[in-house]
Amino acid sequence: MKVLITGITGFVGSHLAEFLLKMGSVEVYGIERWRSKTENIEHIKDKIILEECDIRDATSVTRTIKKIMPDKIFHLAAQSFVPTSWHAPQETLTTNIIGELNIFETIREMQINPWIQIACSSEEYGMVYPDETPIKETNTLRPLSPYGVSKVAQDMLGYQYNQSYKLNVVRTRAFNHTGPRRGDVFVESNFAQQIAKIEKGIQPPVIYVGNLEARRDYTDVRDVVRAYWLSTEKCQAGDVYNICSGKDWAIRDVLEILLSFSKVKVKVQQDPARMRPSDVMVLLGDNTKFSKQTGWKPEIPFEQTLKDLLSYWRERV
Ligand code: A2R
Repeated sequence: MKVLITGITGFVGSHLAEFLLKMGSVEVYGIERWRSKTENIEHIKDKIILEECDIRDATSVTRTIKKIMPDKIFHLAAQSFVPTSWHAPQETLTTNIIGELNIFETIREMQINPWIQIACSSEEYGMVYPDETPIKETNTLRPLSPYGVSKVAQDMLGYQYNQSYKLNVVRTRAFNHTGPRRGDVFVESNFAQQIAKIEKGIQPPVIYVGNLEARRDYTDVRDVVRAYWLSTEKCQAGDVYNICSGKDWAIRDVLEILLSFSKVKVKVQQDPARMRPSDVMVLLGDNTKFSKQTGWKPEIPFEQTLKDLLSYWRERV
């Protein structure tokens, strides 16, 4: 089986590639751009096949898919960072929406029908009222960032291309996920990196934080990529599924758990630059639909995930 991962150089893509390689029966293809940083996949580069492709360029996408002829596509490539979507909304919408459109149009015109998993997001739910949690797939979508809007559009395009052209699209809405290789712009990874720096004496013993009261539903990235695979094996084409643990943590808890793994004494200081213009206070998901359909359950405890994340940063700083 030939599997194409867009976004293979990224955080989730690199873990998915590892997962597929362990399965053994899959040829793993990925795309990279001429300036892509490939450090996340350096350890598996001789086991995967990389093609140069920018998803914003329709010619590039068509050429790549025609060359590979994949049986499954995991579409993870995106401008994935919410704060950047305020600074570069146009880039975010173009990459995320037009990029996906280019893939769908290629598949439609070629009249092939690979399974396509699209990485939608809990950020689509955006403004969630307290009586709406845990959030089901049927919740109203009220995105609070250009990123959230781009993911709603990706999600709806997936629905529409399934309805209109019978493309085998599975829409997954992942809630927060983390683990080794998470970019340091994400809060839990940033905390872990700061702790590792303080331990090595590179940073004074002050941790800079944003909103510690926000609550997020975290799943280990290794559980998430297993869920993505299962979504293409067991889910209904056209349908949408939450991928989440069903347990929420305040960002303050995340910081405290990470600090409990370290001997350093730190001062916690708020940094206004780390506050978002409009923040989602609680994102707690309901994974019943996906669990019933696939039998999936998260297996890695959150404390273990954070321990592995801190070890990752200790090795790197
Ligand atoms: O920046 P690159 O060249 O290393 O590749 C990134 C890729 N990407 C693109 N690939 C082709 N053409 C583009 N125009 C383009 N723009 C971005 O997307 C990288 O491989 C990937 C993003 O990786 P991360 O930022 O680490 O995202 P993460 O956390 O792995 O998220 C995966 C998916 C995304 O759709 C998120 O929006 C969703 O899960 O939550």
